[in-house]
Amino acid sequence: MSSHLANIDRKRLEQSIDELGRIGETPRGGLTRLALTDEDKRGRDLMVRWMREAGLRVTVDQMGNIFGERAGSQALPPVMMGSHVDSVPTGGKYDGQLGVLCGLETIRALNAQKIRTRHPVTLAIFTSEEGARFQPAMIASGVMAGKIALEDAYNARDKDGIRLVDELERIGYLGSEPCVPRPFRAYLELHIEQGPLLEEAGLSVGVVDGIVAISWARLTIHGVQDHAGPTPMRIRHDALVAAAEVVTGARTIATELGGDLVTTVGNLVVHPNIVNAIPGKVTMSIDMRDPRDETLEVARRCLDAVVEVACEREGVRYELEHYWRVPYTPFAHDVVAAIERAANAAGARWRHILSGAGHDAQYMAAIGPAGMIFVPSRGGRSHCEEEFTPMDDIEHGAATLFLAVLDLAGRV
Ligand code: HGY
Ligand code: MN
Ligand code: MN
Repeated sequence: MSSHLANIDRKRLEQSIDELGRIGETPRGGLTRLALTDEDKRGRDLMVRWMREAGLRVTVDQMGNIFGERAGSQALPPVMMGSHVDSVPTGGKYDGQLGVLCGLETIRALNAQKIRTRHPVTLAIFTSEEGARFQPAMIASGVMAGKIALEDAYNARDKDGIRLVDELERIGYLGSEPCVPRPFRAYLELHIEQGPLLEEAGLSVGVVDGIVAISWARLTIHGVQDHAGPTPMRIRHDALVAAAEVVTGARTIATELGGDLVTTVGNLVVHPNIVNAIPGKVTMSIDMRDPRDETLEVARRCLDAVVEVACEREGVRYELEHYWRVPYTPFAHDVVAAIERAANAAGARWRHILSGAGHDAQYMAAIGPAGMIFVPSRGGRSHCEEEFTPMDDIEHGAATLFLAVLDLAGRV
């Protein structure tokens, strides 16, 4: 084992992963801990307790973002480590959670070795990163980066019409600290790759160069609800038939534009959604991503055309709203270089890599120097109960994070 791996207490880290992962655990060993639910509150409360036990000064801001600060020898902008503890439904226990717990392990290891740093070191937990309950994704780091208005975030509603701000208050995490850009020396986020590349190459660390551009759209199609029996085919206006054409059309956009473009229809709601009624209304989501902003703009225009043709053909009305867009986000060269040095010092086998998933680091990069450290996902799987990362790789990732923090915060 390389000496630098000794910085990390593998057993302690593994126990923390298991204990936090039990809050919202699904019967198949995955995780359902949606933002601002009672499970999210229990996970937050456990993290706050651990942060306080590690001697951090804990504050909560207007979006429920939690910050634990470890003082530096000088009052300088902190080196910040962060991620999220909310999950998607039937997700995994590594997405987000691993970055927060490897950050906590870094703090615990600094304490154990009585290391003082020049810059303070802060651990951040961002609210509702997944966008699974309240949209869009990364909403709280988006507010902090000044890209999403606080009021808009507060008024985001879940599928039951419950407002984000009311849930923040209900679980006791409606903080008073302003949710505004705060200076930091660097922002570091350790995260699972959620793709197959590191595992295929037998590597344990990814030095992330940037994150793809992301576009989310919502489509509402208004058909004519009618009886499935007596209504002749020639007079039907079936919202689901038009929607089905859009689903396959979204796939065709990706295959025809090619490259690294990905398109996904993940959410589709049919009304009235019964056997013997022609669907009168369908709402659906369209997620599109590409490393190149200009390709994503072309894909958006292709989607507009696909929707128009499909609805024209079926004689139905529609509203198509492109409501969320994040640009391709490159990470700061000096932070990427520090992560490279740390991965080498940790004895990790690593490569440069691009993130196909969005992260809070994407918004943090808009307000300061940011970077990410990836660890492999078994089978490339994520946002599913099969999500898993071996402890050997986690240990290399955590050691890389620890050493990158030391590099950037400066050891006294
Ligand atoms: O959507 C994403 O890429 C992230 O998982 N929120
Ligand atoms: Mn995540
Ligand atoms: Mn995720």
